[in-house]
Amino acid sequence: MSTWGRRSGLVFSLAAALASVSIPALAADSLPGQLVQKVNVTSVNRHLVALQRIADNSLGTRAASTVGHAKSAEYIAGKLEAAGFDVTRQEFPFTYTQTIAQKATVDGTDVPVIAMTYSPNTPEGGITAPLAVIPADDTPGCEATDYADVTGKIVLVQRGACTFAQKQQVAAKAGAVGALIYNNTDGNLNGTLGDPASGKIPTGGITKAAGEKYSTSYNGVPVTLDLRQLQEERTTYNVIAETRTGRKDNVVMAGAHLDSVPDGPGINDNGTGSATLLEVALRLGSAPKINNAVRFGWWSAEEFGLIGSTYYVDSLSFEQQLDLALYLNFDMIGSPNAAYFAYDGDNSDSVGAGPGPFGSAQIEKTLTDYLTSRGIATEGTDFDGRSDYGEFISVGIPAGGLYTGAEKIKTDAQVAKWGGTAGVAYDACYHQACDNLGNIDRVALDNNADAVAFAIGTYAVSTQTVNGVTPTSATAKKPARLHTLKAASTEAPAA
Ligand code: DTR
Ligand code: ZN
Ligand code: ZN
Repeated sequence: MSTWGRRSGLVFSLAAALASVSIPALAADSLPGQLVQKVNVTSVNRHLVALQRIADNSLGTRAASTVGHAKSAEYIAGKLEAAGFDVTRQEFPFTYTQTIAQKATVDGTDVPVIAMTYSPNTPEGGITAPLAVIPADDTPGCEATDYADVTGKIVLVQRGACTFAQKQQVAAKAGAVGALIYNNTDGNLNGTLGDPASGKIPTGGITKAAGEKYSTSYNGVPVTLDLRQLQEERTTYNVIAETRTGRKDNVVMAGAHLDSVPDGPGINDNGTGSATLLEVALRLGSAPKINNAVRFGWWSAEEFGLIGSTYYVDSLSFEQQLDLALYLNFDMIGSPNAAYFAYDGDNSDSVGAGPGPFGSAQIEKTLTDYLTSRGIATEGTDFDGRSDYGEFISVGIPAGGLYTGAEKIKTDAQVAKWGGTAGVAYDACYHQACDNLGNIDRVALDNNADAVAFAIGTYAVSTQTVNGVTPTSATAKKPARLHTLKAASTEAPAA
């Protein structure tokens, strides 16, 4: 057979294959379908560029209470106001912290350590004390009996079973003067003690590898721990915007934290969620023909312990909370080594926390069905309390959302599903200065932005599956339909 013959054979088989390929698409005449079409990653990326420039002009950060946060908030509020949204700035107090020093040596060797947020300070230059290795039982360092002879010592405790705050509190009561908590999974341990009052002794996080190494034969060796943070009472604000149309007693709420950590510009965490919600709001418009009002929240001080979203939920009366049909959360949706996680509303993974309030399982299904229809497999992520849905579910509001991963390591099986690099964190720049415009998977961001648009559009039409509320006939809109077209979609196929 000639070369030409082989080539034309290949062309023919490709054409035949293409003709039979089915690409799922959304009914273009539905509100969710229209919103998905209108939200594109180029516009989302433009907002990310804006947030990067704001950080660059603001000492490299957009942390709560800094000028970088205020400029970010005004960028978002200004665009929403110009589009006719009702915009509220909700101010609240919080304790700002920023790391000044984080250094540990064990038996003279430097060990990378991350000061836990709200850890008490050591004196300048640190404290030196013998290491006390605490047994890694089922509840490592959670109970007083775990700490036999720790007076004046720095304890080495495994992560898990109880909070970091509890471990260092029980250790402090037993007489320990410092705590090193080591991870129980790969990746850095960047934790928080929750609030300033909980911090009892200087506490830092180290890796699993380091912790396991020093748990072996290092009991009693000298440890120097230098952990210092600035702590200051400050104020910051949430930005809330709502459509002028749609019923106000069955509101669809979607939120993203806008603040970054002090150490970086936070373009993936959480420029991605913030920029996506802004673009969805602008494309939806302030007065769309919808059944349920849509309210957007850009939270501040998430990085200091979910403070803005908690303040917001707690500022609502019981009746005002009842007016919220559901809450959608988007925190890190364009990680550079992305996974496709949806919050495990039905607890089908049976890990960690239980299911969310009724309706959370249905929200998970809406998001995962959409991504599946685009050929993208998803996994669950536990409602472990690490993002702004926390206070919503704790008062009974059904919630869901998407997440592409932070410091944990991508597995071989996940690479087989989604591509990327096994053995590397989903976001190797998590909470660092390198979380910049180079730290984004724009295909993942594009796919997730469409899923966000789809979910918001779907629930603006009807929340019936979540809470039984049906559209009134006067305002009834076509529900979303996922159907299959022959290779004619304008949507990019899944990566
Ligand atoms: N709260 C995020 C990181 C994070 C960790 N686990 C999850 C799960 C779901 C959403 C977000 C996260 C941060 O802002 O650091
Ligand atoms: Zn973060
Ligand atoms: Zn975040």
